[in-house]
This record gives sequence, structure tokens and C-alpha cells, in this order.
Amino acid sequence: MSDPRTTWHILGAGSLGGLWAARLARAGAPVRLILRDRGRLAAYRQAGGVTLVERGQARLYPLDAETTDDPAPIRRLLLACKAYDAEGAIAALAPRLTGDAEVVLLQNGLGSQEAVAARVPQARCILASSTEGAFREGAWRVVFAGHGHTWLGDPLDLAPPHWLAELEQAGIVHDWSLDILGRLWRKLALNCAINPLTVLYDCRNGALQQHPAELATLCDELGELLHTCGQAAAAEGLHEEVQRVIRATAANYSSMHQDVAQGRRTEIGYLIGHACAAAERHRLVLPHLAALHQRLLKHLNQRGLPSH
Ligand code: NAD
Ligand code: KPL
Repeated sequence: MSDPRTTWHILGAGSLGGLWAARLARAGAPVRLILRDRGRLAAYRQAGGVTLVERGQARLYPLDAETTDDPAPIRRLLLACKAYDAEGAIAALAPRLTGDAEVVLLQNGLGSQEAVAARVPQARCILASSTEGAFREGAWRVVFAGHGHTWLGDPLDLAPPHWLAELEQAGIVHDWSLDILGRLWRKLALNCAINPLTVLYDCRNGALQQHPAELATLCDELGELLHTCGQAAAAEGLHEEVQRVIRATAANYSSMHQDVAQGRRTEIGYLIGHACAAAERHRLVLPHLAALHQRLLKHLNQRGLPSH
């Protein structure tokens, strides 16, 4: 008899967590959601599962769920919370991870991955960078808003895990990356050039075309930072890609703009906050990036939003 398939434990039944959970489950993979506490579990059971809306069609997925303090061991964990919740979430789950556990980290930006890995030295941490788009339309209801691509990789072990075939079966479009840190740095640089300015000018991405000099200066400084951090490849053609992304997403509001507009905490500490901290560690003076960070901090502070 063949081994039973390893369960995908998924922490964070939000946008990306719900999207991954529904697709894996409908492809036949065993999935269990991990919810914060008994209150959330009761509310989830009341709803009857996660609803995924795709191309206007809603379908309910009655997935199994448990709380963080469930005693069952975890061999494969998808951490699908925000970057600022990741370290706390893994700390609570660490005692449940098996010696051969694998943890997939879906967080945007940089900084949280290192903090998570330090909490679970026994586990293999696989980093992800995704351009898929999903948002929550209500409790336990997720809308798949934009098809995209997910890169996965492990800077400490370049061998791909065998379960990538399960992602394929689930229709999760992905590639194994031999330079996942480069990909995460590149995305971070794009987010640093675009997202804070959209918040400060209170505009859609496309309106940044009216600020070409500011964008060019920021891209120069971000390129310098990437070189200094040993990420020369991620610096290549950065300005051109920023311009291309702004054109391609001209009608959209950036994710940070959406967070601020809805009074939600941003991931600033893992994006421009991380970039400025890295520059400081290297004693690299990047005046425009630092000033942008300060302006953004002031803006968030005035709205009562956290600075990290
Ligand atoms: P989200 O806020 O929709 O979902 C996060 C979920 O995690 C929430 O349901 C929250 O309650 C849960 N959570 C947090 N801490 C928990 C804990 N300790 N125990 C149990 N549950 C916990 O967030 P999201 O949009 O899915 O984003 C997740 C990450 O993916 C972020 O870093 C984001 O930047 C990145 N990302 C998101 C998208 C997207 O389109 N949504 C795209 C690319 C990258
Ligand atoms: O990734 C993005 C976001 O909104 O977070 C874009 C705008 C595409 C680049 O910063």
C-alpha cells in the first residue's frame, strides 16, 4: 500500500490561504485549516467552509479545520498570514512540527522569513513570491481576482520538493526558483518604488507616470541598495520594469494604498522599512528612499496605523 498523502496544514484562512486551500482540496489533496481559537473555529463551522469566487462563480469548500493548539503533528505547513503575524504564528505552532517538517512561507517583502526560520530550526523553510491576486469579500469568502505566478525556492537547499506535482494538479501556476532571494528582493524593490508613492499621492498606480524624476531617483537608490546587498541581478533593468508595471497596472490601486484606504495595517516594516534598515546596516546613504520612508511613517502615524 502506498503512503497516505501528507496533509497540507494551512494557517491563515484569508485571501491567499483560502485560495490555496480550495484549489488543493478540489485536486484531492488533504487540507486542514488552522484557525486562531475556538471562537473562530465555531464561526467557521457555522459558515460551513471556505467559499471561493472565480469568474463570478461561488463554490463552497467544506474543509476540515482546527485551532493552533490542536495536538496533531504537522509535516507540511503553508503559512499564509501577513508578514507581521508570521513569527508569532510559527512560534505557537513550532512544538507541533515534526523533525522533517516543511514550511512554505507566502509572505511578501523580506524579514519575516528569517524570523520564522529562526523559530523552527528543525524545519525546511520554502520561500514563495506570488503575483496572484485575491481578496476577502466577507468572512470565509475569497475572490480570486488576478491570475499570476508563484515562485518557490529554498536558499539553503536547491533541490525542489516532490510535492510541486500537487501544485501542478491543483492548477497553482508556479516555478521552482534557484534564486528565490533575488526574486523577493526584486519584488520588494518594485513595491518600494510604487506603493509608498501611491499612498502619499493618494492615487492609482498609473498616476505615478506624472512623477518620472522621483521614480527614476528612487530606482537609482534601490539599485544601489540591491548591489550592496549582493543582489546585482535583481537590480538589472529595475527602472524599466517599474515603468512597465505602472503602465500594466495603471487602473489599479497598489496593495498598500488599499490597506491604508481601508484603515488596515500595512506591511511597511517588511518592504520600505526593511530596505531602509538594510541600507543603514551597510552604512549606505539613500536620502530619497529614507525621506520617502519618513513621509510614509508620518502619514500612517496620522491615521493611527502601525509603523512596523
Ligand atoms: P489576509 O489578511 O487576507 O489573510 C491572512 C489571514 O491570516 C487572516 O485570516 C488572519 O486572521 C490569519 N492569521 C493571522 N495570524 C494568525 C494566527 N496566529 N493564527 C491563525 N490565523 C492567523 O492576507 P493575504 O492577503 O492572504 O496575505 C498573506 C500574505 O500574502 C501577505 O504577506 C501578502 O502581502 C501576501 N500576498 C497577498 C496577495 C493577495 O492578493 N492577497 C498577493 C501576493 C502576496
Ligand atoms: O505588487 C504590487 C502591489 O500593489 O503590492 C504592485 C503595485 C504591482 C507593485 O508594487
